[in-house]
Amino acid sequence: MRAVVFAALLMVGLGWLVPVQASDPTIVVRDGWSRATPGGAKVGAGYLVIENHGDAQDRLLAVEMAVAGRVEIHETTESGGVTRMRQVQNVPISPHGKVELRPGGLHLMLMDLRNPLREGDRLDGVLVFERAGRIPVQLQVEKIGAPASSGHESHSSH
Ligand SMILES: [Cu+2]
Repeated sequence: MRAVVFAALLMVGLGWLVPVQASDPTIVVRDGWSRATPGGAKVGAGYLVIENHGDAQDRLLAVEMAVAGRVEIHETTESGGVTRMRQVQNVPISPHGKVELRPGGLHLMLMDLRNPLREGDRLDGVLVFERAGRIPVQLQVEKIGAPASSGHESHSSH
């Protein structure tokens, strides 16, 4: 009897340690990557793909990365040969839709980097969704100058 009670208490105790929901199968985050930063740079970028396998729209509201003081979501637009970036407050992902964050488009802006990003690093973070909640993400750091981007160099002057 005592053993049963103990086991029950143990399960309750462990329950507190297990994240309420590690990942929501409705939202799938994949192909996260970043780019190595030159020494001293305080800003990096992040790219990934978000898939919504559900029947309802969801929204990316916020992003947290351990390596960054804060993370903004930016959109790169080009008109008349001029590239600009603006911060967006959230990113809607339509039902059964997909959003790609990539160089020259939507991207994560890793601000106030605690250390330079080195090729081979894996950056841990969390994406916060309106419906799906918190979903872990990992960005694989590629070498400096990895796949072409338009206007990303201007980030260092943010
Ligand atoms: Cu940006």
